[in-house]
Amino acid sequence: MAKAFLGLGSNLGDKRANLEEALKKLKNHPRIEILKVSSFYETEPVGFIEQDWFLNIAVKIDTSLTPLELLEFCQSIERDLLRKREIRWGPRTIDLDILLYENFTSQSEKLTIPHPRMKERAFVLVPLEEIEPDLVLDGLKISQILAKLNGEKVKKVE
Ligand code: A4P
Ligand code: MG
Repeated sequence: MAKAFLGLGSNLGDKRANLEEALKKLKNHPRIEILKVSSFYETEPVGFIEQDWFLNIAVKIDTSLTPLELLEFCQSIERDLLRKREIRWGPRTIDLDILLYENFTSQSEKLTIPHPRMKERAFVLVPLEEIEPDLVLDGLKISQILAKLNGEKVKKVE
């Protein structure tokens, strides 16, 4: 079994329902156990900014799927939730990214782990820190990485 962290985001339709549906699909997979789910965070869009705010969460899982099998399952959830892919970084009903998978690293276009942009993104790091406060990335704690970012807005939904 391997521990992995996923980042989930939605900014189209009923965002909370989309995230909950994706969580349900993860939970129902026989080879995935959900260990922790962060709070929901309303986050300012990064990249393509003429779009609605996102709702983001981070999830910690235990899984016997390989990294590629996990990616394929995440993509099947995106397809099931009828994600539209017109604009890169644009609106989507659901986006599931593999952030980390044990100490596994991969640099291919199909699968890059750790996720190449996670350390620049408060919408990834803030929920991740909530569920794994002692996590260290390239020698830095998440709080230290966050302190160096520009402060895109990330608000916990109470
Ligand atoms: N891929 C490679 N590595 C991974 C990985 N670790 N996890 C490949 C998941 N997928 C990975 O992804 C494109 C390709 O990445 C896939 O074919 C897969 O094989 P995609 O999800 O189809 O496309 P995308 O998400 O539009 O592009 P990209 O580059 O993945 O975007 P990001 O970096 O995921 O950013 N702002 C806020 N506030 N909150 C957000 O959640 N999300 C994005 C998307 C932009 N701005 C955001 C948010
Ligand atoms: Mg993505």
